[in-house]
Amino acid sequence: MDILLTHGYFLYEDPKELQIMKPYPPLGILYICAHLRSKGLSVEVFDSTFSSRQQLFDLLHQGPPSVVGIYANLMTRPNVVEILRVAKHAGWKTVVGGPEPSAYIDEYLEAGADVIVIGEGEVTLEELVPVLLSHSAEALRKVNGIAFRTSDGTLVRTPPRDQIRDIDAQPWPAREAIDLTRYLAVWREHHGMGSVSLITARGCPYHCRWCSHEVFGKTHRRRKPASVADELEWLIDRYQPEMAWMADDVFTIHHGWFFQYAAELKRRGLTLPFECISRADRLTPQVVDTLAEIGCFRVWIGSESGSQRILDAMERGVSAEEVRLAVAMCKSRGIKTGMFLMWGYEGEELGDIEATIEHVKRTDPDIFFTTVAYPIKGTPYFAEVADRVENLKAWNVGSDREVRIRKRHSRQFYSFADKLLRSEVELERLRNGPDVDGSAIAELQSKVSDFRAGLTATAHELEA
Ligand code: B12
Repeated sequence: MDILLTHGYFLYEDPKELQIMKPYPPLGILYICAHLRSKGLSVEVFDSTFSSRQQLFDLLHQGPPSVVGIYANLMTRPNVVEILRVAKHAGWKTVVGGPEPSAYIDEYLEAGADVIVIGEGEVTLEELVPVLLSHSAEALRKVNGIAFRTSDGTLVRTPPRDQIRDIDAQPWPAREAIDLTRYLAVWREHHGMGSVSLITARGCPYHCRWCSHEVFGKTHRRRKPASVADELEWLIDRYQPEMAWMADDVFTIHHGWFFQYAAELKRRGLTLPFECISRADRLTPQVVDTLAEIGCFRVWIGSESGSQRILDAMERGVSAEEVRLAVAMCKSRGIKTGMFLMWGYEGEELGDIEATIEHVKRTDPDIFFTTVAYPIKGTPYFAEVADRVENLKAWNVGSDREVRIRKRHSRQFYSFADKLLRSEVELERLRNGPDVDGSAIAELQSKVSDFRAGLTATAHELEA
């Protein structure tokens, strides 16, 4: 074997994910696997999702060691660090890639990575693996898109790797390298439907200040509609899924492309139910009609805040009104809506929180998720608050989520905001529902006033 690819995500060790049970395969390393195999390299994937770290460590110890390539994102960092330690100890050459390592080059090298891959991994690994297997230190300098330390400790960062121009020319993810049926089985067991994932594009050109663009920058490359339809058709034939997730950043970003894709699906008679993420400003009546026609049952929309002032500070490029209209359009076409909201972005105050609560009450999505904003290294938001960020854990066991931002409101304040939002929305639903239950309403009203009092009382407490 020339390279073993893996990722540090262990589903059975994640109490939150065990409640959700909606796993998807790591498409990035499957794309890399397909590419490297097409170039004649011998590649294996250790899919950690359903495995234990001990199984992976046993495999690494068993050897024979060659190159191990590990995908890392901000949540998997502690696991990746541990895998690096074991792999180094067992004599492997170690490479890390994905959205996080390029933002923490020194730390990952210190943690045992021999090489960090910056950006897309396919072509870089095609050149890098033979160099690592040949132990030619000098040849490393000729591989673009990497960072490493020389034997005297000098940090070398080679010129950036050009992005793959024609992503249609790339092979589809090597799903056969893992047991995809296990993912479908888990979905079916917990949700009654087996789901597959695919992507139609790479890169997001928008500028939301908190979003990480480490891998694809702000470029955008699309696949041809027919190629995506081919992949979907193949997935249906091969795995008989009941649904799909179009895992793009903004699925309806390009309307011309989207209508062509829909026409292609209709021509082939493909109507697999699916869900996707989009932006409110990329949903028009015609787009939403078409989404419904081709089987979309839920659209997830990043709403983030109901306060236009905060949306503008985020450089979101969307208005709260556009979100309300988009959700209403989806509802009128029978498409469910999910909304993502963020508390605690820079400058957010009580009035903005109240605006968000009003916004969610009025918009009334089927489901919404909230997060307290966390600055991902490499983003403009991180740069803005960097001098006030305090890590709650050591780097190797923490993540960019486990931080405290000095002078921001306290965790308790955001916890009140969250409870207030949820009870206000529930109250609104009860009031507008078919059977008005006076005692339930009174109970909720009392909660609402308690939570609002808590929010006001904690508003002056800023993180020290
Ligand atoms: C799908 C997805 C998910 C799925 C993951 C399912 C899965 N297993 O794929 C779900 C919904 C579960 C998810 C969850 C989260 N996600 Co997410 N997700 C995405 C999304 C939209 C697409 C991923 C994808 O398939 N990309 C397509 C492939 C081709 O790209 P890629 O994975 O980056 O791989 C390329 C390179 O990174 C590189 N590469 C990848 N692996 C390796 C390995 C080696 C060895 C090398 C050399 C190179 C290399 O080469 C690949 C091919 O070119 C991305 C955004 C994006 N567009 O990438 C966010 C993204 C990865 N997610 C992100 C985040 C923050 C999260 C969450 C923390 C969110 C949360 N608040 O809970 C969680 C973390 C979950 C966890 N425990 O790991 C961030 C990560 C930021 C960071 N710096 O780490 C991203 C980048 C979004 C963003 N812009 O902020 N996510």
